[in-house]
Amino acid sequence: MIAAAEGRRPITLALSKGRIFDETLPLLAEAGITVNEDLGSTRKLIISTSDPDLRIIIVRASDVPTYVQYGAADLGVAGKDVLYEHEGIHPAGLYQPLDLEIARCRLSVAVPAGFDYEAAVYQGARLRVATKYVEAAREHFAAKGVHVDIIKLYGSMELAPLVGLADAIVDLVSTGSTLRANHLVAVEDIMSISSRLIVNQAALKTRRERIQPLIDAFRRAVAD
Ligand code: PRT
Ligand code: MG
Repeated sequence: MIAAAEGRRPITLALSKGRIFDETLPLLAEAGITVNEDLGSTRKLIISTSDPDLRIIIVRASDVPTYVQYGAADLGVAGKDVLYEHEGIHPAGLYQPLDLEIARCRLSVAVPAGFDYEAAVYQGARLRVATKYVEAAREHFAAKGVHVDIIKLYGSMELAPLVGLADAIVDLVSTGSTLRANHLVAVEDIMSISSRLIVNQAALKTRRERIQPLIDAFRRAVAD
């Protein structure tokens, strides 16, 4: 019963609302695929496209790898930051054929302007670091031999040093205006980030005739 329903369901692409959706649309358009809904006004979470055999599901950015890993979506688009926190940089069961080079930013360490980060590190101070990116932060400071207490937050990291919750933050930076507005400065880059196409490995085997052309179309769109 389930298998029969599965066999008929369209190829499913998981995207998150916001920059990933917005920056994936032009790549789909280059592949001749348009979306049948205005994401600004619809509350639908399953969106059909001009290709009757391709639908898009809208999920939280950090949930994209989970949907693809379990096969509820065949493909997805996820930031390197999200993949890293999900299960290390190469999560099991996920094939990552392509860097889409969209939603670019960097993962950086930032501190309040005037805080001498280099001196604190040099003196071996124990730093309190607030972040949503616990795995990447832990690995970064361990590799540097810096002792840190990581404080996990789910958002608005920039606030933490301003109210005494942390000495430093690890957060994504693109234009830098969020840091500037909160009198923070980036003192170290941990990694540069872009979004990857991720594919369920089992689906790629069983439905390769449908999925491979999509991967190829994305590859051509990125190359243009
Ligand atoms: O917002 P939500 O909690 O639902 O999830 P999310 O923040 O993970 O999703 P979303 O859509 O905001 O981000 C999706 C992906 O976009 C991330 O996983 C990154 O790979 C990528 N990306 C690229 C960014 C940024 N640039 C970015 N600037 N994600 C977040 N930001 C935030 C950053 O956290 C900081 O608060 O924007 C702020 C800094 O921006 P600037 O321009 O002021 O430097
Ligand atoms: Mg966000």
